[in-house]
Amino acid sequence: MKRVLLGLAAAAALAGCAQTGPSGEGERAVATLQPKSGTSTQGTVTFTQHGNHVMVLADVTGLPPNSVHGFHVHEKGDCSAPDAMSAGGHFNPSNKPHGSIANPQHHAGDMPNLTSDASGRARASFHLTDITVTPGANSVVDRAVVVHTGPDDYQTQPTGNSGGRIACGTVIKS
Ligand SMILES: [Cu+2]
Ligand SMILES: [Zn+2]
Repeated sequence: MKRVLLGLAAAAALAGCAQTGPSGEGERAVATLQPKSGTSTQGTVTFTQHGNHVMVLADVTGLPPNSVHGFHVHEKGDCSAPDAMSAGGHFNPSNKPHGSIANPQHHAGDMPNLTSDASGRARASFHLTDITVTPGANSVVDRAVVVHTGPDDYQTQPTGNSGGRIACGTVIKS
């Protein structure tokens, strides 16, 4: 009998990551990136809550081949401007300096650069610890995801100096 109960507990623990529960486990939000600044860059970015971190999956097309691009969550979920400047600055609820996610000092919205392949497609997956999909001060919902024309140097304040904004999408709870 004891063995049966342990088996059930293990199965419940394994299933937890794929289910939406009271803790917000598995809750999801999606940004559909639209071309900006005259480009044809577009894509999808999915945020999924897993315990105290968020898994990010990005699939972006229409980039120049073999190129590196700054990639951030910006403060305002407004991609209406043709140059996406309506999205404001990097999402920074804790008032930190801009930086790499490998460094403790970075904006909550800072993400690793995207690197495109020979066909101009970039796919990435990573996790973030300073944002949530669940409601709260650090929630990514109703913010914007922005792709930039050049690489983020992870140093220049407060932007990383990655240049213009070539795609933008509002993050919507799904
Ligand atoms: Cu940005
Ligand atoms: Zn930043």
